[in-house]
Amino acid sequence: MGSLAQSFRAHLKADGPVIAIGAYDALSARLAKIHGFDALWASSYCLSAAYGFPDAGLLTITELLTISEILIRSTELPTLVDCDNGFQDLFQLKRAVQVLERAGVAAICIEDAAVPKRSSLYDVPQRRLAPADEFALKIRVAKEAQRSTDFAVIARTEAFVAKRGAAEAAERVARYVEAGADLVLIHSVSDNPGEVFQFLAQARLPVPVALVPTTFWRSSCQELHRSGVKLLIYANQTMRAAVGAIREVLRTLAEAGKVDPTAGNLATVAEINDLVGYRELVSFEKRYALPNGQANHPR
Ligand code: SPV
Ligand code: MG
Repeated sequence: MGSLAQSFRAHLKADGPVIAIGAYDALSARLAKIHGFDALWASSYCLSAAYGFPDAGLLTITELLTISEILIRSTELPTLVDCDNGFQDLFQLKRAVQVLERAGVAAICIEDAAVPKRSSLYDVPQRRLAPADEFALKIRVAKEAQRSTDFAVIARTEAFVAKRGAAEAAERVARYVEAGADLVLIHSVSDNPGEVFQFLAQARLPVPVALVPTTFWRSSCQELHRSGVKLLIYANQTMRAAVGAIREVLRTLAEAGKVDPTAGNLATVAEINDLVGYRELVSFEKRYALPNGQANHPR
């Protein structure tokens, strides 16, 4: 069996869009797999939120590694890890690539926003970008740190988020591709990213393009793919769906004093059991049962 990085590359070569789903635990990851999606996005926004932090570069490499291992182990799906602005120090970035690649991560994404990291979804008045040459160096360091040629580095530009316009976006992306980026992510948090589509129509990019359609959700995957986008990252919808559903059930419990499992969108207990592999535990016990058929639980 090939590596997950190879399988991500094969998806990129196939026809049609590649869809990565933001996953922040084993359950969200498994659901993404069951619904047939191609890849997982270990979103800094969602992972920080799962730890109770704002998306501000607060997670350590070890925390990123732990959740990446959980996502990979529970799905065997290519996992793309959001490494924010690629840390503050180039040597830290090198170490992150080494440990994440060893854990089976298929790709990392780093963005050209200036340190300190502040989520692109936050209302920050004056966004600053890292100088293009400094960021290109980060891409080079990441590429030189990887061991297999299949591991991919996604260079994300925040040029549109920082309102720098298409010319700067084009210049930056060209530098990053030259530095070795395998894909470019053109980020936008506008609800009408006409300028991004115009950019895609004009730019002839030599590497696949990724978008995160959180705010411009009206365009379908197929439409976005027709506009020249290969990788679509649905970064945070799973977590927002979960929070919305939890809020509803707890509101009902607080009001009615009970939870009707047949009302609302409550998953059944059996469904959760399936998601965590309970059947495997049962068949394991059968296989190692005592001659009288009872489960063998050595004391
Ligand atoms: C993330 O999911 O953490 C991302 C995408 O980086 S966004 O939050 O839209 O910037
Ligand atoms: Mg992020």
